[in-house]
Amino acid sequence: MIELYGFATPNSVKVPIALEEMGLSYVLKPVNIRQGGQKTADFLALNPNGKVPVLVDGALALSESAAILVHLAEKTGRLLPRDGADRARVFEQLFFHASALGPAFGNAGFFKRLATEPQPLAEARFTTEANRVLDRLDALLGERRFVAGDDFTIADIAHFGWLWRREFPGMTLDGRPNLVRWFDAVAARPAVRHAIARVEALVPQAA
Ligand SMILES: N[C@@H](CCC(=O)N[C@@H](CS)C(=O)NCC(=O)O)C(=O)O
Repeated sequence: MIELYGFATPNSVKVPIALEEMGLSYVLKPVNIRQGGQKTADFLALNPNGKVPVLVDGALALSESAAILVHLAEKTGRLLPRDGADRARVFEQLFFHASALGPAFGNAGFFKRLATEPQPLAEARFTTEANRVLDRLDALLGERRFVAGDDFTIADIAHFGWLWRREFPGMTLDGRPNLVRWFDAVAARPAVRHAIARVEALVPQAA
């Protein structure tokens, strides 16, 4: 049985969404990153980089959400075109996510919410970059139904993870109608709703 180590986080949620979309059974293993679960010896033995998500599929323990999405797509033959330009467009968006959207959102959120002292230049830099990336995606979705073309792919799952958690970096979809149309369509998919419910159930409720 596939095991997924994760929490209700932007990078973790991508994996159960893919598993649900692909009809794969899995066990969800909570790693509470608010309590340092990602730095325990047991977890570091799985992922020495100390971050979620981690997928365990037989003998393979795999980190990095984009690599996990590709692994699952290749295992099932789903949500990733087999070859040609359509496949290249999916990788273009996966790399755009991993090198641009993810770091901009993560760092904007850190400097807005978690930095122990104000860092206005860093906050402005990452907020500007996050907004620029969102504007780029809104323009792209004016030309395409999904981020890599006409069909829903693992690239949509990658972008959705951080857009689902956009409050953390203080981002909004306001004034970006194509992005709103896309976000609502992805959020309404039964597999997406089920995956979100499963990761949200991992978060302990305050008494
Ligand atoms: N590039 C990695 C990023 C993973 C990542 O930053 N995970 C966050 C949660 S979304 C985490 O584990 N944070 C805890 C920490 O950095 O200590 C991926 O896409 O999987």
